[in-house]
Amino acid sequence: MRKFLFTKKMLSTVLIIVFMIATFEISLNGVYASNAPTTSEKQTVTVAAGGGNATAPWTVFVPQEITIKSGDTVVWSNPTEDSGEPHTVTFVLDNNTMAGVVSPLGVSNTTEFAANPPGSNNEPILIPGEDGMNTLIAVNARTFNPTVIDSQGEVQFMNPNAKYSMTGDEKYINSGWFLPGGQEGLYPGSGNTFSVTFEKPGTYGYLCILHPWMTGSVVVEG
Ligand SMILES: [Cu+2]
Repeated sequence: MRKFLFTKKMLSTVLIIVFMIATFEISLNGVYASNAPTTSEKQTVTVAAGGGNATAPWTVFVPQEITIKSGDTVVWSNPTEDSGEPHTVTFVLDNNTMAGVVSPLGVSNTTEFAANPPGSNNEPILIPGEDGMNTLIAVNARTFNPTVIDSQGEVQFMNPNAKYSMTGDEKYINSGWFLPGGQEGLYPGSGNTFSVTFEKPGTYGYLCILHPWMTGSVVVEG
């Protein structure tokens, strides 16, 4: 009888110890979980291209410089109020790819240009040249449309509101013209945003090709 009571007491003691160990482990796990290094989740950072309003539109990027980690994404949008002031985000990674909004293009001097619609008040600027060629001054699609020139010099056009993943080896990356939401119809094929995911650490300067004093940079840490 006495032996049985002892065993019962022992059993309850053992149960209490087991319970205490289990509780301790659970709380320990909680501590470890809260202190565990968080897996590096990719961030998305927004930058304003321009701002202000129709009376005083801004020609700045806000913030002008940002620091992110490789794999993070930057989304530019144009928050200008009541104004259709367009901007671009243009990375000229190879100086030879600097581009103008209006550019000279060679065209055969037998080419005739007709106003469209007929009778409307427009006409191209044509500069007479030699060897059967004239020079036409035209809007440059590589500044107007979202465009990438890769490391091999291949030109690729993207859709408006492009989302691009940048390896860092490109020669040129351009958002195309983008406008405040609802105003993209001012120009055919223009958009509202531009998004770049930066894969490679480095410092990437960019400018607005329409307002070349409007510059910014993205610092990508490893
Ligand atoms: Cu601009």
